[in-house]
Amino acid sequence: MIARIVKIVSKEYTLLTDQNERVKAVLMGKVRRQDAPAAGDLVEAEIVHGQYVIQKILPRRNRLYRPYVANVDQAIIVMSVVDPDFSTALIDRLCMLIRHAGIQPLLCVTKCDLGISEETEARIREYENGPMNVIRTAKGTLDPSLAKVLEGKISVLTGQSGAGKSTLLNELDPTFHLATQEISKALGRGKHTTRHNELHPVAGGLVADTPGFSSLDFSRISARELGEDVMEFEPYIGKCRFNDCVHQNEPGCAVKEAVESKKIPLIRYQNYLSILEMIQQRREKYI
Ligand SMILES: Nc1nc2c(ncn2[C@@H]2O[C@H](COP(=O)(O)OP(=O)(O)OP(=O)(O)O)[C@@H](O)[C@H]2O)c(=O)[nH]1
Ligand SMILES: [Mg+2]
Ligand SMILES: [Zn+2]
Repeated sequence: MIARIVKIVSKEYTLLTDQNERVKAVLMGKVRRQDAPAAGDLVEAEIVHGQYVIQKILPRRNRLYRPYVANVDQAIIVMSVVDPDFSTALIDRLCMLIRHAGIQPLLCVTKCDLGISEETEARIREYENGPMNVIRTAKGTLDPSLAKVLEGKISVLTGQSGAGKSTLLNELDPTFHLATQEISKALGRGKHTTRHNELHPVAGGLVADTPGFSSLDFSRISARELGEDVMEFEPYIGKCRFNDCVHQNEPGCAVKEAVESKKIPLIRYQNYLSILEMIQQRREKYI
């Protein structure tokens, strides 16, 4: 049978079958030598001596490393308007990493009940006028569009600690609260968890909640590739004078022209440049 891994605890795998049943399985020895199985993986499993055994991991569409989840349809960037502060730098960094992994990003702006400054409102509007889907939420008044975007998809929530990721899931599914409590207890508060291997059934989809992260890893992205990971640049990619343009100091750059004519928000471009410079410095250092 073909099933999906929805939970990994040590060597025990929980599979979701096409009949929507949860069964426990172990991994066949030869599979273990392959790439480590991830939550979200589709697998071939068979019953051997009354025990489900995973025989094979089917090819992945994509994979995120933190959290370690495969076949992700979308990543929801959870960003609060305050507490912690709204940060376009963080949204844009996450957005680039998510797009680089071949995953659709979506922005969820939380804590809108706490009041939004003019500056933050202007920044949110820039996203709303851009290519990314944006949902605003406030505690206690669940936006039905959130449940809708989760339906039938594998989603990953990402964002800094305290942004309200777990709160969102608890509001979407009241039974979810218990599950999160159990997990955080099992992991131990304050511990670094690089992998979070569970997908929760929520609103007709599967969602990975993640702990707040401590760093973002751009080591797998080159300066040449970075521009393609910025959604707002997409209409201008391939239109620069030089085809190896990194949209920095080159003449005839279509991206820079779009920034000058305000078709791309200036802050989006500045955030791009700061990551680009970081990548360039890294290359000078190591190559
Ligand atoms: N006023 C208000 N408070 C909220 C909202 N969303 C979350 N909170 C509060 O913000 C705090 C942090 O929320 P969590 O859901 O635990 O944040 P998290 O993103 O899961 O944080 P980590 O698990 O540490 O990564 C909690 O005290 C929530 O009650 C909201 O929309 N409005
Ligand atoms: Mg949480
Ligand atoms: Zn360019």
